[in-house]
Amino acid sequence: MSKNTKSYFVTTPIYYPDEIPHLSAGYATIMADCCARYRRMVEDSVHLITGSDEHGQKVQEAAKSHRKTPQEFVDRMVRDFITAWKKLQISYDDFVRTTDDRHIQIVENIFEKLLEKGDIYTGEFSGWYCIECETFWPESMVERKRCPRPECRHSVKRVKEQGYFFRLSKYRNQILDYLEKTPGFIKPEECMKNTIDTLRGELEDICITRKGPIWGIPVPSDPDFKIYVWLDALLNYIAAVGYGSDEFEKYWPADIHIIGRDMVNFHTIIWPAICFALEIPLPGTIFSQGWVISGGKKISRSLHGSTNLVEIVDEFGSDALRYYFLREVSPGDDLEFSIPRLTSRFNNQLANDLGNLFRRSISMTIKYCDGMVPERGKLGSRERNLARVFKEVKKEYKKLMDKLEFREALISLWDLVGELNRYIDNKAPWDLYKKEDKEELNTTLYTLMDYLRIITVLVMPFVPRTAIKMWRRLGFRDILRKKKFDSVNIGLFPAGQTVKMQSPLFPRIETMENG
Ligand code: ME8
Repeated sequence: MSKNTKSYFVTTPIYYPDEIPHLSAGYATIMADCCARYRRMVEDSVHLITGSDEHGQKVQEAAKSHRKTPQEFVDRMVRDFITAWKKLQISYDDFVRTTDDRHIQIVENIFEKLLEKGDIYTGEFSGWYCIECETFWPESMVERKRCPRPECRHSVKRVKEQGYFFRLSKYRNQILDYLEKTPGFIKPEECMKNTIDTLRGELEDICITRKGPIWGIPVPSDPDFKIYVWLDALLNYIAAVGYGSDEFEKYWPADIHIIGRDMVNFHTIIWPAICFALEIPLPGTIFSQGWVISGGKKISRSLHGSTNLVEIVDEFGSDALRYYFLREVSPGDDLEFSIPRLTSRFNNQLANDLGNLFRRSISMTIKYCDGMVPERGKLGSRERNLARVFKEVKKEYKKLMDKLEFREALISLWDLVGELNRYIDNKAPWDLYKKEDKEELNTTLYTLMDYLRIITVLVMPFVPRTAIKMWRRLGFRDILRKKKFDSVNIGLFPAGQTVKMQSPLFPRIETMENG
């Protein structure tokens, strides 16, 4: 299939719906959405999926404690995730549930296929199991009956059970070879190094079933066994895009899987091995974001330090949270969540820098031209300077967005915002009006509107809700989300279009300190 008929395909992790969505679920999903929204500007077609990982003992126990069947429980919890994504303006194209028939059928087919191929075999697992992480741990890794993952440390259960194993070890050399030949497959770079180190050690086959009354997909030919979380969850990426059908090639391979740090080995070792076993291409990039931490500790469902995502969005607004997550740190770095930092970023950069630029420009256009954007006259040195800054910002923005360097792309865009605020101060349109220098005044107002149009398009992946308001207030009626990066050029604002002033775009967040 030629490149331009293939959709650019972005995925988020699929979340365990055993608790309401917490802040860190928002982090990966916002990143993936920002990436997808930007990609829609540069690609013909983009496909963003998210979803829920509904099977497993953890979900089963949570359902029991709520006195619900697992299915009733997940049906209820998934609604909370969908609400959260709507509130956060996540522009997903598909929501995958691992309890969907389309998913279950593909998992069953793949299990039987790999069994037939000899990549799955029966054996006995003897070691430990952590319900919190839904992970088997070998004897050698567990001390004092605690989960060896530093972020978890929950008590583990001894298990000795018959099971089905996936021949992971068979693919060790093939994966290692692939990683060594494919720089950029795992980002950030340090995760690539860690994976290569792990692969250079010993790689054991993995148990991929649980026995007994566990909430999961039964092995079709041996229903006492349930297919274990990873062989179930990882397959969501291909089941969602019609693995085995003609549609599949339109999407696969995924261009980018965005995941959390603890998912790296599953996605960089187990997932490539499954893809090799299925003889399908590997995804383009596995991108691991950093941890969201609070008071130095990882925020997590399992550590019960969770922070309710929807409550934060309701209190501060989706754009405030999105902007903060995308602007605060580079995506691979840990992010210390802090309401004062969120507030100060919002008030200083959105309300002051961008909000004031927008308000001043529109109010002058209304005051001096009845809101009708004038024809521009001759361009002077200040306009030429702006054009130089813009050319550089546009180039940088694209380069950085292509690499998911969201923070740096925003910093670059804010160079243009700052330059425009200085442009207003230097050109002093109020003096031009007094002096009746109509041509210079018109050029200034046109220039401001023209750059605001450009900024609205470029800021949309970050703060989509407000960007739509900006677009409407600039008088545009077409759909902002469909704007292409190529249209981001100067001189394209339709003169004569009427702009409007309404309530502030970014009403300042009042806090105890600043209120
Ligand atoms: O792990 N900061 O689901 P999950 C950043 N179902 N990311 C974090 C985080 C934090 N404080 N806490 C968790 C699962 N995450 C599986 C995924 S994908 C095929 C299956 C990340 O709901 C975590 O690393 O426990 C994972 O990528 C995602 O949130 C979902 O976590």
